[in-house]
Amino acid sequence: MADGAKLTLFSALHFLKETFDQYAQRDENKGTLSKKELAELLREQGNVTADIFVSSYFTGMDQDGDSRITFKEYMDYLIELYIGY
Ligand SMILES: [Ca+2]
Repeated sequence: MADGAKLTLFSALHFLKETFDQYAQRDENKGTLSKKELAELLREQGNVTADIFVSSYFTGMDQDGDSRITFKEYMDYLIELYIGY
């Protein structure tokens, strides 16, 4: 982080985008997450392992039903989850 340990608004957003990109780049479609990539992200970054939860996240995220998750779809869903708590 540029300014030591201090977490800023933009470093937090940068972290979210970096994490998304890291997984989105694993197959040929580098800008979006497949279900497999989302499963890996959830398992490694979110401790979500059960297939039923992965499927539920994927369906909840995929607003346009094209079986790929954009960064916007991903963030919209995370925000919904966060506000829901
Ligand atoms: Ca989609």
